[in-house]
Formats: sequence, structure tokens, C-alpha cells
Amino acid sequence: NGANADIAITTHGSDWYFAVCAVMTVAAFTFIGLGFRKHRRDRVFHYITAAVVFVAAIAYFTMGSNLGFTPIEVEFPRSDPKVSGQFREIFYVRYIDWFITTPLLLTDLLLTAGMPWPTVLWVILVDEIMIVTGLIGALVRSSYKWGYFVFGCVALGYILYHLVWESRRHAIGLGSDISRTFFMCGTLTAVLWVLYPIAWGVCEGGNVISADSEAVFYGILDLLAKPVFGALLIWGHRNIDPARLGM
Ligand code: RET
Repeated sequence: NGANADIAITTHGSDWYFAVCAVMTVAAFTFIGLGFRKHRRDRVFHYITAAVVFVAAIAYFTMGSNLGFTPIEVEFPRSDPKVSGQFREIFYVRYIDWFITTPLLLTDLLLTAGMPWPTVLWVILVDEIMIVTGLIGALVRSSYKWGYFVFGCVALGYILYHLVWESRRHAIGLGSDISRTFFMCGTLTAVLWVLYPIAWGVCEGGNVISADSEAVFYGILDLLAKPVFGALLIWGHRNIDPARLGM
């Protein structure tokens, strides 16, 4: 353990990852279970949201098992700047998770706002650009990584504009229960999603905080953005007939 401390390898990091994995798994079965109380036709939000937390559970199982990462040489060494050749673990499995789950979360939101499918598709495509540029930036060693980061941030800006302006206005036209649910889940999403690039900037990007702090930062964000978001969304839909959303 002394040796582990010297090279900044955690001995409890995986406990936290497995704890988040457990929460995601329980949430997934809960969302599916709640769906059984509705007619098959009315379960779309249960299925989408359960899929999000199932995928997250597997990603967290992977990280808890200390898999799904690759060492990347850092641009800014954390301990001794004179020592070159320092590496950081980059969990690429996060991006596989996000590539699947962020489009599903956006589908949850845009369907709640009753947006037509071409809009849903378009916002998802922009989201996929955001995730892929983030992954490439994380794997790049040189300062070009910040170029990818900027592309990703522009994509995020466009997505947020859609949520807080286009979709919100559309939801308002569909009645107070729909617009209240959209406002609640959309606001939570807008606030949390802005924090992801900040986490990226101090972890994969600038190597400012340790891998342990990274686990906590992203972990709390993921718990709020997936199970907490999902519970609010499903609760918000309890009295909304999907037919009113054009489904
Ligand atoms: C990256 C880096 C590139 C710039 C931006 C990013 C944004 C990521 C976001 C991720 C959201 C993830 C969620 C996961 C659910 O658990 C890729 C970090 C803007 C917004 C909601």
C-alpha cells in the first residue's frame, strides 16, 4: 500500500465504482418494474430510461474492475513537472457509455416536449459529435486535444439552446403537466451537462485533479444525470398520456 500511495494508485477507488454500479442496477430494475403497471404501448419512457441505467451499470462494473481504460501520456505532469513520461488512466469506457446513453437521455427529453422525429434525430447527431470529439481529445497527448474540446463544447452549446429554447417552447404549448415535467428534467440536464466539460477539463484535459477525484466528480454527475433524472422523468409522466405527445 505504501508503494501504491507513492505512485498515486488508489486502494478504495473501485469500491466507489461498484457502489455506483449497484445504484444504477437497482434503478434499472425499478424503472422496468414501474413500467409493468402500464400498458405496453405506454412504456416508452420506462424502457429508454432503464436502458440508460443498465448501460451505466455495466460501465461502472468495468471501471470498478479496473478495466476499460488506457494509459495516455499527460501534457501537464501533476507531481514533478521536470519528470517527463507521466501517464494518466483514461477511461474510454465512459465514452462508450455516453455514446449510447446521452442520445437516449435526449430522446427522453425531446419526446417529452413532443418534438418531431427529424428534430430528435438531428439533436442526437450533434450529441454524438460532442461525445466522439471528447473521446478523441482525451486520447490525444498534445495540445490539439483542446481543439477537440472546443468542437465538443460548440456541440453542447447547440444542444442546450435546443433544450432551453426550442423544446421548452414546444412543451409549453402542450399543457401545464407536460411543460412542468419538461422544465424540471430539462433544467436538471442543462445544469449537469455543463459540468461534464468542466470535469473533462480538470481530468482528461488538464490533468489537474487525481484519478480518485475524477471518479467522485464524474460519479456524482452520473448519479444525478441518470437515476435521479430518470426518477423525476418517470414520475413526471405518471399522468401524461403518450398520445398527447404524438406517440
Ligand atoms: C465532453 C468533452 C468535450 C466537450 C464536452 C463534453 C460533454 C459531455 C457531456 C456528457 C454527458 C454525459 C452524461 C452522462 C450520463 O450519465 C465529451 C466531456 C461538451 C455533456 C449525461
